[in-house]
Amino acid sequence: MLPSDSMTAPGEAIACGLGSVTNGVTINLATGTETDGTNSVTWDTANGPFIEDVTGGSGADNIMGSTRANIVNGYLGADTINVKDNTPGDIVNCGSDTATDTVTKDDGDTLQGNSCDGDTIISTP
Ligand SMILES: [Ca+2]
Ligand SMILES: [Ca+2]
Ligand SMILES: [Ca+2]
Repeated sequence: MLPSDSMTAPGEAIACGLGSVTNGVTINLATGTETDGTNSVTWDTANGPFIEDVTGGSGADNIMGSTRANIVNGYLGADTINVKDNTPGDIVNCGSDTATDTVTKDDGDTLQGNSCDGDTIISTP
């Protein structure tokens, strides 16, 4: 179960936060799956409510965005974030730590503030 999520009406976007999770978590917003290696959660990505925005835990997370406009925050840890969906408008925050994150994104996606300074950014059209 996602530790802190909130549900809204079908079709609306929701956000979930995993800030209290210390294990690395793998989240795929496109396929609607989340796992910490022990427990898994799946959700319906066809009918919503859609999870667009996610904040990872303090471990090294692997977060894959969807074709929707996502706001992804890796939080602490050396995270791998992929919002390369050939659509601009995603926002990535690499967290306030010095662990090296790897971000794959479209040129039109945005890195929030200077949070991704020193991280590995792979940005393509
Ligand atoms: Ca996206
Ligand atoms: Ca993390
Ligand atoms: Ca994108």
